[in-house]
Amino acid sequence: MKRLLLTTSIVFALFLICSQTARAQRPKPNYDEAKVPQFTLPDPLLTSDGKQVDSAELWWKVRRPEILRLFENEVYGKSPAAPNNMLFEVTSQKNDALNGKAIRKEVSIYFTGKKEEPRMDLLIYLPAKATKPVPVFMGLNFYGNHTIADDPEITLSTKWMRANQEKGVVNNRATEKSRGTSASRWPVEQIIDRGYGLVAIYCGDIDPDYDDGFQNGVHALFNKDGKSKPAADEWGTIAAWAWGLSRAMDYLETDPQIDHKHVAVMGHSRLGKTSLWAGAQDQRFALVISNDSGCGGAALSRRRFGETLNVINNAFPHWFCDNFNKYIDKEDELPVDQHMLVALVAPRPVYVASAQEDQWADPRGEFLSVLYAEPVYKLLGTSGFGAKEMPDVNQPIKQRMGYHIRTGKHDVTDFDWRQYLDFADQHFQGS
Ligand code: GTR
Repeated sequence: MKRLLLTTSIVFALFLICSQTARAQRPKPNYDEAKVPQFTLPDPLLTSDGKQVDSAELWWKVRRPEILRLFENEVYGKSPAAPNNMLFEVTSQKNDALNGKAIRKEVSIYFTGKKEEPRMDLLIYLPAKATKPVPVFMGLNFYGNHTIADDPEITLSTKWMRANQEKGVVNNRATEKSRGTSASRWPVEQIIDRGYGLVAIYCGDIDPDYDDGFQNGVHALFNKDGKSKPAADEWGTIAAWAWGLSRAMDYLETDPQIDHKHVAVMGHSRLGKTSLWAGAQDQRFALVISNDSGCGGAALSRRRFGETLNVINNAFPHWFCDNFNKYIDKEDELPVDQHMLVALVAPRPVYVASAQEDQWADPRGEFLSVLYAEPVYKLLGTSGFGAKEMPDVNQPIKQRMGYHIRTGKHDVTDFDWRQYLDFADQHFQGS
């Protein structure tokens, strides 16, 4: 008994020491503009062998593929090609959802040609009165499709989810209480009233958001012979989520009710990092939106303001590829920075949003990524961004590139959605 007590106290003491060291090691975030280090950004319009990119041809043939490879190898990791035997199954359809305003359907995507896990479920709302294929917004969510609207007919996800009492998650599973708990982030009616559809997907269908050595989710389907996890330059979780968005796009291309040439991919926070990476790689996404995506998303890594590579790679070791760890506290050695991710979306419309109380995500760093990607947009003959200074709060900029910083905290609000809908109108109507 005594020995048991002694062992327990030693284990507890060790635990305390370890957790305190971990805390002590976690660098204090910088929120002081004066302490942002001097840095030089890699030039999106200079090839690795020093040639100035002065034509669209040189961009498409040389520099763009070069930048894409660098993000694959050093940041997010390379993803596999689309499987050629995917199965799409419509599992429910209701033509008078939302008081008759919307068609609501659910579609399951199987990746192996067989009805086996992992399976990705799409929840789709489309305006019921549409007479032609409709443009849609597509976005991943954090806690299941049943959270985006309080509708008992939406299938309740049975997948693993992160613990969250407010979202009614019990033992890492959704409950009836979870329904509609993220509805404030998804104004489905407003989207339908404006003539758009919405495609929602739970990110955990593609890869559950925890570090399990890539044993679950889609990674396990693609492990190379004899390997049990991706190599240092192969896909992490963000890349897997982005890959899932592209697989959803594969389905949209087959759905005659959807205008697949006008799909806007939108994501918040870690899922905003994901929408940018999806839009950067897959040019079928006609418009790309990053909501408060921060470090590893729209914010410049070299600024080291708020969340840094050190913090993000230690807190979420599964999000990026292993090579990204090389740049912890060595941001200046990165061959890219996040303005080049925005540049990969060019010339397609891109919108980056920040929130004033979301300093962790570095609003100024998010703005600067748009600004420093502008030369690529200009080279490709678009209006670009048109702003040189950060706008005042709640004063959106909407050219080919869009940006706003709104009042409030890290979240997705009606204000954000109004800008996205207006931005989509501006670019999709008549095109
Ligand atoms: C935070 C993380 C951010 C952001 C956020 C989220 O903990 O530090 O990079 O992704 O989570 O996704 O809500």
